[in-house]
Amino acid sequence: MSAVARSRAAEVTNRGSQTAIPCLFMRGGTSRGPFFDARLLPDDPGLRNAVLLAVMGSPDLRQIDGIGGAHPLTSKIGLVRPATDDANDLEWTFAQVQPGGEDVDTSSNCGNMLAAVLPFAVETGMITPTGDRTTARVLTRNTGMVAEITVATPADPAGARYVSYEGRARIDGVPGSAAPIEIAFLDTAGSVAGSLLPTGRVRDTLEVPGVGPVDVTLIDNGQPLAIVAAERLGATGYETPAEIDADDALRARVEALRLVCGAAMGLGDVTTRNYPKMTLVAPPRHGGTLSTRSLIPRLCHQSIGVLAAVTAATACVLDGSVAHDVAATVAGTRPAVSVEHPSGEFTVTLARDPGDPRLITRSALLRTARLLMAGDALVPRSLWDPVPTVQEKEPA
Ligand code: NQM
Repeated sequence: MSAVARSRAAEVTNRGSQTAIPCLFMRGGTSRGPFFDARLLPDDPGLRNAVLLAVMGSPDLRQIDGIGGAHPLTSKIGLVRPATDDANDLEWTFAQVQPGGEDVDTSSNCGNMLAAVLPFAVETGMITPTGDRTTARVLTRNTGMVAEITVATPADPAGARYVSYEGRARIDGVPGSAAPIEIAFLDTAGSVAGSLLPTGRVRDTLEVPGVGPVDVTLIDNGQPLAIVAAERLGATGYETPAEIDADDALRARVEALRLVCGAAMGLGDVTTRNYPKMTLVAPPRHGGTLSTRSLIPRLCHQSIGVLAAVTAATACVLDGSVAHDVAATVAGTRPAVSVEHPSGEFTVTLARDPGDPRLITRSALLRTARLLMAGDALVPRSLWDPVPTVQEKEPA
């Protein structure tokens, strides 16, 4: 078992002028960030957010005074605890911190960081594995989404079970191979926007300042997406992320469209929000179903988010959607939809209701994760000092 992680006292301590918070630094899918036992952080949301910003080093763009990775995909945090209801085993909150921003956004999902939640829970003793595979029901508090997650938990020679990170599963966007983590989402429609198709239509034509009329599919099957034909915005849809990030004029058109889409989806002013994710689509080029470039929302994803892939795959099976226009044919009640992205592809297996094939009842996919470092995250005690010193405890 992870001796380092297990042997540490799970409590916040003083360390000179700093407060030390037990923390595991983990990769979840194609994202990475610190994970905490949510019960150890301040109850007050304002103070908790100030602590999280200090941990990451935001709002500095380089996050130089913290452990954030200076990119949205490596500026993510997981806050995990045992479930507080009988239906689930664990619950967690995903927090997105933007390198240059002061917002701690807990309003949407992250299926990549989700992949590290069960390994974290086993590492910290929240979940005790009982067999070679351990399955848990995990509630994402951000949106109420529930997922069934399975990880490999073999036994060492002494019979102690541990999370195995070694294996042969490969996911595009992460070098090498690792143990597979199976994730099945049960009910993801309308995670943030309230319903699968928040405008009630599979396609809308929106008037965008400086761009003109643009056809979009506004959809949320776990992540709010605005799906648009890449060519309508003057792109091919096959650019590298660096090419998209360097194209200020294209990004300005995408952002103008995003603000209009956010309002149309009932999400209000999304200027500082990290959604809707803007998904530029084109016909597949590598034998998959659909080619995507996902802006999250201002920089281009190196691959695609998990629930963004689930949502894009869902759009492929909706007749009349912008994705359906350019996607390869998807057939059957359990289709495997291959979403192409800049570093490869992402396969999502959808379960469609035989009575209504537009209804997705389950989506399953594979991720990997790894514990990268175990220790304490340190923030200035002047910010948060929950541990009175011996002297402070004495009556005056
Ligand atoms: O859509 C990036 C990621 C994500 C989110 C983002 C994600 C998801 O790749 O479920 O995983 O969209 O900001 O980590």
